[in-house]
This record gives sequence, structure tokens and C-alpha cells, in this order.
Amino acid sequence: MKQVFKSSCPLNCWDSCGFEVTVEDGKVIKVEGDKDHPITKGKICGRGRMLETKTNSKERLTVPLKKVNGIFQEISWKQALDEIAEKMKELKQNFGPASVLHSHDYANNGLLKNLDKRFFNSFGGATSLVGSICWGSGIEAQIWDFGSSDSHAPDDIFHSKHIVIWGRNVARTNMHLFQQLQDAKKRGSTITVIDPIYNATAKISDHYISIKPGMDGLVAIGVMKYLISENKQDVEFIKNYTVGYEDLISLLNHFTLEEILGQAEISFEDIKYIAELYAYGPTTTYLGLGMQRYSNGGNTIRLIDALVAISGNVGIPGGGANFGNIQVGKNFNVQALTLPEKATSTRTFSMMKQADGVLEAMDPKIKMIIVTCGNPLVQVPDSNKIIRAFQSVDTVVVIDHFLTDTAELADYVLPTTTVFEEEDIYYASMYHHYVNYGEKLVEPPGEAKSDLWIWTELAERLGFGREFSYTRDEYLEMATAHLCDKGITLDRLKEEKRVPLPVNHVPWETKKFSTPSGKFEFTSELGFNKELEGKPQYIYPKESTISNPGLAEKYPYQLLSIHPLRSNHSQHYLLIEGMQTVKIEVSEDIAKEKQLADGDKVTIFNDRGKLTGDVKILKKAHANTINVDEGQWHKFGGSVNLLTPDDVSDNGQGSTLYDCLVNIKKTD
Ligand SMILES: Nc1nc2c(c(=O)[nH]1)N[C@H]1C(S)=C(S)[C@@H](COP(=O)(O)OP(=O)(O)OC[C@H]3O[C@@H](n4cnc5c(=O)[nH]c(N)nc54)[C@H](O)[C@@H]3O)O[C@H]1N2
Ligand SMILES: Nc1nc2c(c(=O)[nH]1)N[C@H]1C(S)=C(S)[C@@H](COP(=O)(O)OP(=O)(O)OC[C@H]3O[C@@H](n4cnc5c(=O)[nH]c(N)nc54)[C@H](O)[C@@H]3O)O[C@H]1N2
Ligand code: SF4
Ligand SMILES: [Mo]
Repeated sequence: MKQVFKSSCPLNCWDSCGFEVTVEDGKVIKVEGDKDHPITKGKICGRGRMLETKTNSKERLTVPLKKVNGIFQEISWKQALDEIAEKMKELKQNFGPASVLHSHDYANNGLLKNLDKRFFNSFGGATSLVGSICWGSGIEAQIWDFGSSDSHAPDDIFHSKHIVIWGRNVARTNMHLFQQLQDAKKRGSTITVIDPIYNATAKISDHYISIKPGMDGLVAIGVMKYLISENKQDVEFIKNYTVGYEDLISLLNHFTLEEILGQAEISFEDIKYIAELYAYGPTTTYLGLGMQRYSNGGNTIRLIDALVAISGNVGIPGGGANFGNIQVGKNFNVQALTLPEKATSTRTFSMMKQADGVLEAMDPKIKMIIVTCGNPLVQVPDSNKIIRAFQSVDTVVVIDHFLTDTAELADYVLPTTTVFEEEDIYYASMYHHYVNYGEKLVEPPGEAKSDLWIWTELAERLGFGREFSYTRDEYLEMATAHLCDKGITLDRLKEEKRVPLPVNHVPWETKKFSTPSGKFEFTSELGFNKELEGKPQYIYPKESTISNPGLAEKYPYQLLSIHPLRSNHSQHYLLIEGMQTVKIEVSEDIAKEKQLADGDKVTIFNDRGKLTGDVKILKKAHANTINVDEGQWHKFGGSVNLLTPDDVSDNGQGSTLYDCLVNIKKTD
């Protein structure tokens, strides 16, 4: 018998969609959009739809594996858990809990996925990762400026006269915002896209501005200079609600407009065009995450925030500097789930630098790595270093659905459940403010078990089983109990499936900011408190003709590695045969200079590594730009992270993935 259930997309994505899932004879047979979802309204992308393929895939891991003499053997759960727990016990006793590294990312938006941290905290601590490859610097930048990184509610876009999409690949990564853009355009708003790549969002825009990668902060400086020279700044807002304006002015005075135009490779007309958009608002800005994956990423976001602020577009309907929406996640009591107070011995590595950490840390050395919700061999910068680091450790345990590149390198691989095989609630602190419920719909294949089951079994063997003696409902209650006052109960969530969380639909409307001064801070006290430069500044990208001409001579092209259309990071490549080759996209000038045509084999290379693939010419991209979509598996040709740097950005422990120079040659 066929039955249709409401469920939710668990993928790390802006949109956090509602699903309708058809189940027949205990099997998921179709995943579609839930028309009743107030934001996602029945539309979902291929990545979501393919969760059916993923769940039913023959390639799924269904039994625990142990590597013996280099070959994986199937073992029982009892053996796997007994052996892993025994090793952890020994390591804790001999070297302390920090000899175990918990390597993870955020591949699943389920609230209960946070229980991995409860496990490691109850273990007494571990070496854990801090910072974020994804959006670390931008979030920190907005915390410095506003006190939080909060976005306007999706429908507020209809109050905007102008919409600026600044470094966000909306058509590809944020499909419901793309729909809103098309609707807003029909209602008369203008759309401007600022991006080095002429992407599908640029195609629907009124104006596309091509920008040299990593130079957005400088462009924002140019725009502010012009705006102020035309006396179009919001004097009242600046006077009453900001601090540090004089520091901003002295930064603006540091650059001439000529320097800006030359270095950012942008025309005066474009600077003027952007300035006028902001002067005659309300103008909303949707900032992307790609643009802050540079060594200057935090300051890039800070300078665009400053532009939004001085033009009077903060705290008004139709305005805003929309980056993350962390007010959504703040509704949950994650601490109650993770028990941070239980950890007595901890050490942290920055997420970017986990390889260096593993290779260099002493006292204690890393003896074991446990990987959850992440595929570091593919997704973390400088793959060659990551591979060396993981190979150097005695025991690697990977919990996943598939034998990923990371899992291939492990000593133990534990098969886990997909979204439809366990109950959870899902939200993304990125775009909208609805939380979605997803119940367990089918049994997992073979012996696959949920992450939570695995933590519970290991906790019992390690002597802290009582911390895991709760039902799923009890954990969900722990994290949502305080929401009852606001009328949000677990029962209501189970009944209604999608519930709006209390958030500000127009952040900072009261002009009371959550910064130490209560004002918008051009000069950040939090920055100074962290012994960083709190004044606004412009730093050049680390790998650029300006800051490192020697390197740029050897490696003249800027390598971007943006998110793939049909895969969520590395998650769909295995399921889509057509994606299992490396595609190297080059701007037209590079193709001309190197006499390249579509389909030619080329190798891109730098001091960190090399990658070979087929050329595709990127129409209208900024000069000297190459892109390779991230997420490709090493076994299908190689991840672009073979080339990317593992540096940490200027603030917030963000990544510098796109701050990357390469050269290119034809391959025979
Ligand atoms: N299809 C798909 N959607 C996804 C994901 C996915 O893997 N696949 N991942 C999800 C996740 S986790 C995230 S973090 C988001 C990311 O969402 P986005 O921010 O939209 O995506 P990115 O690929 O990080 O980069 C976006 C854009 O930044 C541009 N860019 C790069 N450098 C610069 C620069 O210096 N200046 C400017 N102005 N633009 C620049 C790129 O050309 C690209 O168009 O997407 C989410 N949605
Ligand atoms: N060069 C380059 N690198 C990038 C980026 C880029 O733009 N360029 N983007 C960065 C960004 S924004 C992000 S967010 C990261 C994402 O990095 P990751 O989160 O590591 O990438 P994913 O491929 O989404 O997922 C990793 C693994 O988690 C597994 N997984 C999914 N659900 C579960 C679950 O419930 N339990 C367990 N145990 N495992 C699960 C998947 O099967 C997959 O193998 O990549 C970063 N890396
Ligand atoms: S991946 Fe994103 S757009 Fe696609 S279904 Fe999931 S939440 Fe929606
Ligand atoms: Mo991300």
C-alpha cells in the first residue's frame, strides 16, 4: 500500500525544504516537495529528490567493516563497538581524551546530530574542531558589526526597490530565493549581481557586475567614497546608531578611486551604478558565502555591511545585509543536548588546520580520529596534507552511508541511517525561520544503525551510558522545552510538521544592536577584545598579483571551487554517473591564451597539488578565472581541494579556499 508522509530535507543548504515522501511496502519510492510548506511551497531540487536514490542505493553500507591487512572485512556490531570502545578506554587512560580527534562537518541539519558532541563531552572531552570552512569569517564579521548575523524574512524582499546579489549563486544554491527574485522582478524591483562568474542568477539580472575575485571589500570602499562625495550618506543613522565612523572615513581616504578601479578591475560606471542602488533604496543585499572564503573574507563582509549601514539600509523593511540567519538556531537549547560542562580535558584545532594539528600535535598525540557528518578527504583544504595526516593515525573510525574516500582510509567503517530511517527535527540557520519535523518512515537496510544508536552503545561500553539513557522524544524535549512558553511544543511540531520560530523579520528595526556599544560598530570592540584589528580595514587576498607578485607570476590564475549544481558537496557524485569526471572551467581569455577548446584535457597545478580534467569555457567570467566545482571524489579524478590552501581567514576562523592561485597546461 502506498502512503504519503510529510518529511524534511536534512541537507546542509539554505532552503531547508519540506518534503512529501511516498512509501510503499516499507520502501521510500518518491520524494517530492510539500505544497503546504509556507516557504518552500512544493518545490525541491534534484539533490533532495535523489535522497530516494540515496536511501535505496545498492552502494549503501549495511554492515560494520574492519580493515585487516589492508582489506575490509565485515564484522558484527558487537565486535566493532567492543574494539572501538576498548581502544578509546586505553587511549583515555594512557594519553587523556584529547588523544581522540572528532573530525566532523555539518552534513545533516538534524537537531539530534548534535548528540555527537554530547558523546565526546561525556567521554571527558576530545580534540574538537572549531571555526568553519563554510562561513566562519562572515558570521564573525556580522557579529562584530551588528551583534549577530540575522537575515530578513523571505517575503521582506517585496519591500525592496533594488536587490543586490553579492557573491551568492542563488539559482544554484538557494532555489527559493531564486523564485523570490523572479517574483520581485515582476513586481518592479531591480536585480544586480556582483560575481566573477556570469551565473544563472546573473542571467535574470538587470545588471551584472564582473569582479576580480577577492576584491569586493575594495569595491565597497570605492562605492562608499563615491556615495559620500555625492552627499548621499544617511547622516542621521550614522550619527545616532553607529560607532567608529571616523575610522571608516580614514580607511576610505587611504585609497584613490583610480587605485580601486585598477586593482579591482571594475569600471567607474559600475561603482556609480552600485552607489546609486544603495542611495535610492530600500535596497536589500544578499551576501554569498563564496566571497568570504579568502584571507580577507571577514573584512570583505564588514565593508559591505558598512556600505549597507551608511546608505541607511539597515533595520528597514526592504533593506538588510543578509548573510546567515543564526537567530533561527538560537531558538534551540543545544547546550542541553551537548553537555559542554562534562568535558574536562579538551583541545581544539581549527577546522582548516586539522591536518597540521594531527601531524604536529604532541601531548597528547592524536591516536584516533572519529569522523561523523563529514568527508574531510574531499572537503577540507589541502587534500594531500589531509591524506598524510589521516594515514599517520593508528585508528580511524568513519560513520557514513557510503564508502567515501575518507571511509576507504579508515580502520573501522560504521553504516548509518538516512533521514527517512530516523526521527528528527530540521532547520537551517541560513535563510528562513521554519523548523520541519521528519518522522521515521522506513527501516534501514541491513544492519545500518542511527548515529544516536552508535553513540548510545559506545557510551554504555565506556561507562557513561546514563547520559544516553533517553528516548529521541526526550532529547527533542530537552532542546525545545523553553519554547513551550512561546506556544511551540514537540506535540505541535509533530502535528503541524512545520512551525515558524520566533525571529525578527526585519532585524535591527529598533536600531538597538547586540554589539557591546548597542550600536552598529564600524570599529569593533569585540574585534579588539580578541586582540584583532577592530577598525575596518582592507587586506588584499593572500594569493594575488598585488600581495604576492612572485607567486602570481608562477601561478597566474585564480582558482574558485564553487558548490556543484546537482550535488550537495560530495554527497551525490556517487549516485550520478555523469558527474564522475573532473571539469575544469576556464575564462575565455585563458582559453584564448592557451588555445583551449571545450573537452581538451588540462592539468591545473600549484605547489600544493595538481588536478587533471576536461576544459569547459566559462562565458563572460572575469579574466584569469578558473573554476572547478567542489565535492568531486578522489576515486573519480580528484577533489579540487588538492590545490586549495588550508590557511585561516582574517577573523572567525574561516577558510581561504578561493584565495588560491594555479597555473594550467594542456595534458596529452
Ligand atoms: N546545489 C548546491 N546548493 C548548495 C550547496 C551545494 O553543495 N550544492 N551547499 C550549501 C552550502 S553548505 C552552502 S555554504 C551554500 C553556499 O552558497 P553560495 O554562497 O551561493 O555558494 P558558493 O558556491 O559558496 O559561492 C557563491 C558564489 O560566490 C562567487 N564568488 C567567488 N568568489 C567571489 C568573490 O571574490 N567575489 C564575489 N562577489 N563573488 C565571488 C562564485 O562565483 C559563486 O557564484 O550553498 C548551499 N546550497
Ligand atoms: N574547495 C572547496 N571546499 C569546500 C567548499 C567549497 O566551496 N570549495 N565548501 C565548504 C562548505 S561550505 C562546506 S559546508 C563543507 C561541507 O563538507 P562536508 O559536510 O564534509 O560534505 P558533505 O559531502 O555534505 O558530507 C560529508 C559526509 O557526511 C555524510 N553524512 C550525511 N548525513 C550523515 C549523517 O546523518 N550521519 C553521518 N555520520 N554522516 C552523514 C555524507 O554521506 C558525506 O559522506 O565543505 C567545504 N569545502
Ligand atoms: S538540497 Fe536544499 S533546495 Fe534541495 S531539497 Fe534540500 S533543502 Fe531544498
Ligand atoms: Mo556550507
